[in-house]
Amino acid sequence: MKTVIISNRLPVKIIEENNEYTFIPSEGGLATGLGDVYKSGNSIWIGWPGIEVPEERQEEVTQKLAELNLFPVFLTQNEINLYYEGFSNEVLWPVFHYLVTYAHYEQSYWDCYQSVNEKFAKSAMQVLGRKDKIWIQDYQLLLLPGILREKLPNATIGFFQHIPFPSYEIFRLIPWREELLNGLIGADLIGFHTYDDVRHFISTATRLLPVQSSSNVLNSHERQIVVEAFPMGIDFDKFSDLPATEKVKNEINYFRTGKEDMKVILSIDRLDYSKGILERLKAMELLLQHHPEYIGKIELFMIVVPSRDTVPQYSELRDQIDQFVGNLNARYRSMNWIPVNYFYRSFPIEVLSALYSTADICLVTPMRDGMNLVSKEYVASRNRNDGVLILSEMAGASKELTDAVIVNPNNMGDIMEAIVTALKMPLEEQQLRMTAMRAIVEKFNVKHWVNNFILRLNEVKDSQKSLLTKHAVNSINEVIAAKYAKTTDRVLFLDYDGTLVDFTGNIDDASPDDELYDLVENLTIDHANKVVIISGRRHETLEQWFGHLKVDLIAEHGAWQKSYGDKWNSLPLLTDQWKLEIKALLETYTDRTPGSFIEEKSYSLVWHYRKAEEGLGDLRANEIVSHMKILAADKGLQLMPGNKVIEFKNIEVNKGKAALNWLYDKNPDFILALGDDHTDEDIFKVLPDDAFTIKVGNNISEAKYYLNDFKEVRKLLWSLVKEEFVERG
Ligand code: GDG
Repeated sequence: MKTVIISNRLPVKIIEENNEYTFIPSEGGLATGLGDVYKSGNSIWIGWPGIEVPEERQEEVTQKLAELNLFPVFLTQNEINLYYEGFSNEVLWPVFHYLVTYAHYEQSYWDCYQSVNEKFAKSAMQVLGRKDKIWIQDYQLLLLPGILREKLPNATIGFFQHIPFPSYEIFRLIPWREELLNGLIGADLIGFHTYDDVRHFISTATRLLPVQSSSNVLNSHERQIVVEAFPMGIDFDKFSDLPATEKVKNEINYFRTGKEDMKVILSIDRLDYSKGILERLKAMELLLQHHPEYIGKIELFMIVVPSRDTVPQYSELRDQIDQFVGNLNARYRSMNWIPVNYFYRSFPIEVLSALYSTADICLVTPMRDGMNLVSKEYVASRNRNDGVLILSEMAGASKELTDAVIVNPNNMGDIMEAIVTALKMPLEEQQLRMTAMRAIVEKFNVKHWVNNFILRLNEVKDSQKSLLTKHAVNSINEVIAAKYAKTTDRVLFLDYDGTLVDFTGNIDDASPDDELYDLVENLTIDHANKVVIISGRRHETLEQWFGHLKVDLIAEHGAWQKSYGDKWNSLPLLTDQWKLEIKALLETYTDRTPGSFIEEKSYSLVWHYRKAEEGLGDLRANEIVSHMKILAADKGLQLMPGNKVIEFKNIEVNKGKAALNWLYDKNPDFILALGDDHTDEDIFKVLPDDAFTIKVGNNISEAKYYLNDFKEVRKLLWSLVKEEFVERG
């Protein structure tokens, strides 16, 4: 079993000299972190090698890359233009960074994005084994998990997104939103940098797709998908060790000589509108205007690494930066000082290290950033625990590096103040803050990130497997059927809503259909069977729906009971005096929650919110629970949160007690109980060990087994009826 990493780019730099290709493994953070993974055993990294390789030379490149455990996906220039520059960087990048006006929703981009994701899948299939672990990286390959899932239904697939996941209101703007989400949920584990991204993804997926969520787990077609935050780290040791090397020492000498008394502010980014470069310059201008005492005493070293500058928005940004820096320097410079040292180029890592380890302040103010590794690299380089990090609250890193001076990057005054604070910060405070941040960056390094992700991916797969063994289909169904066939005194406790019929928006729409009547009648033909419909519904409703059938009925969770052929009985000594007060209180919530309503039963009150706005209903339900639980307890009531309902009822009434009561002086040799919500758990808990208890929906339950939905319930029950026919026949 090997691990297969798939990303847009392979971790190599390609040099073409004298018609000869040479591949140099890259030293980027991701490549370092994943180094142990893809270089071990027969593991492999799949991706685009970074240049267009003519067809006749593709075999040669494939062979050379194989020596480095790499496998190429060859892309044409047209594909790079449409899939990478187009869809990835002109649709997904701006939208995911909340700059929706920069997005170009071109159909040709989307078409190519799909076909290139297919192409990646095709390449992957050439090297993937059935049991391999697959780890897909980033937003260029959102469709790939879904495509691979179709080809390899049991594969272990992890996905990590390096950029933010926007809130639902932003994501929904994308014309191909469902397709993208469906691609993503092909994975078993979906990772983001922060918990905010996780929340956004879960709320988006549950609003746009027919999937349910329970905390950070999504359920889709019998598969559980875990969504979790894995804040990516850096190679701490590398950045901490570099300043002591000869090369870096020389660079430091070169850079700092003559600047001994100068306070140096450092900023490093790729050219991108999400990085807040112009706003940072404006804050610098503000500082020089409002604090002229710093003129000649501070210098900003601003490195902007060239990126995507063939795209008009990027070249415009570059021009704006050029202009701003030129203007600012021209206005404030003196013969031997300029405020902004601006470099539009990249530097060797040794130069970066020299800057990181000697700059007094590192100014990181992106408008949005998935994580931002520059901030962590600065911290790791500060071996003397001094220096101040100013960090945007919009960068994922701000969730971990809480000892930085945190700023809102849109507030230029705030950034200016932060620079002043940093310039004045006493050494002891710098050290306190930096020590705390270094401990975090050291512990949560890139290896930790990789290990955590892989560990969790294994766990998710294991728990999917153990869940599968509880799924009451196939082998389990056979066990139930075998016992059914051998027994002669059976009872079947069947919940109604969500168990025998689907859960609907309108409670009155859920009346039984012909197939259900047929099924129940078939079950009751056999004299060995007692069918007990046990529901929270009003007894009048159950009477109307099932009164004519040969079944026993338990309504309102046990407050009312009726044996076949008998009259309805209610539990003795029950009072409903409490209803007036509770109802008046519940009405105040109904008045504030459009779509919610109160259902009154003989001995209970139910606040329904299945038609209320998604999220608002849950919020109100939580309010009701926290505001009314003491009052409910004082009145001897049980407050039960259920599936989009909250029910208040007499504490003596519950389905478990009702089931036990029903079983009193009976001794069946086969018990089956099926139910889908909280209230059914009371039945599962009280039944004897040899009973078959089955939860509908695969979340945590006291039941032994689970089925996915009412369709699977009906299938199971039909199989029992048919078993009977076969036996008799
Ligand atoms: C994406 C997400 C997320 C920069 N200049 C030079 C140079 N660098 C290196 C830095 C750092 C990396 O580039 C930049 O990483 P960031 O995290 O800051 O930003 P993105 O490239 O946008 O990365 C981001 C990241 O993915 C990881 O998940 O944090 O939010 O946008 O490592 O050191 N390296 C060299 N010379 C330079 O001039 N050698």
